[in-house]
Amino acid sequence: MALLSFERKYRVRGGTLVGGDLFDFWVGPFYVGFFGVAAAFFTILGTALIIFGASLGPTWNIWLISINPPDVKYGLAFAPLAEGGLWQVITFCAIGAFVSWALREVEICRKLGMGYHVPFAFAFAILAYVTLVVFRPILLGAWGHGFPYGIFSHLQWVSNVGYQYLQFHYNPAHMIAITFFFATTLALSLHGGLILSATNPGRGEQVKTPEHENSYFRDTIGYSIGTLGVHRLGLFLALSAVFWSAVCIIISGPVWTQGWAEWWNWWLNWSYWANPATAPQT
Ligand code: UQ2
Repeated sequence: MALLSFERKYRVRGGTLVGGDLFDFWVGPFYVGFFGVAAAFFTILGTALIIFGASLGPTWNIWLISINPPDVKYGLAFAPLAEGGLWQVITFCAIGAFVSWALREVEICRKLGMGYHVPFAFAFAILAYVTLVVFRPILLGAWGHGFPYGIFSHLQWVSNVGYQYLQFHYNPAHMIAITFFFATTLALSLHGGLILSATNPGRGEQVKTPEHENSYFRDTIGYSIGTLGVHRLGLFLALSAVFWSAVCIIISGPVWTQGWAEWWNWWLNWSYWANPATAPQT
């Protein structure tokens, strides 16, 4: 099917959440919708404010530009624009743009009669960002606990926050998150490798089917999760990685303020080995 006639089949009316038919149109290849307009508005405004913030700063070096959150002395109040207020407005624009983009995805899913898996997955990424710049700062009582918007400066923030808890590797939620990140790369490398091996059999050879893919894994490990199952697994692993990352940072400060290694003292303080007098007699 020619691309234009093919597209006509999918450029269907309806499925909008807001605005009815008003914004139900395309610009070139892009669906617009109310949330396309909203996403463009927040993106352009937020980007302009970042450039304005950079113009106030000491450098145009792309690595060193940083839009910093307010000092913690401002608590959860509005700060003057040049003292973190820009960061606050930019954060609002960023969340506005991300949520608008997610809702535009929802409208496209509805239009096409598809499931909501893509916006659902994107919502986890938004949740991770909002956890860092809204939920945790609110729980700690100051916007100053958000991270700065700069290439080097946000890395510096991550390093400093890590040292505040001595290091993060004993944070149990961090352990779970890392395990999911690694499992995600394992699953995608298995899946990517399997798909390429089946679809690139070599010149003159026939492309292989899912029966071959199943057989490959049954022969190697005695189990195949299946072509649909591997994608369910991949989504689960990736979303779990993001979810536990959000848990690991939200508990750092609001729930636990010491070094993370000390958290494990609950184990030493638990049961009879904490008090040898109560140990079972042999
Ligand atoms: C599979 C299958 C696919 C796949 C992959 C598997 C035909 C095309 C990669 C194998 C995956 C398994 C056994 C799960 C591994 C578990 C973890 C946690 C990494 O069976 O079906 O479809 O791509």
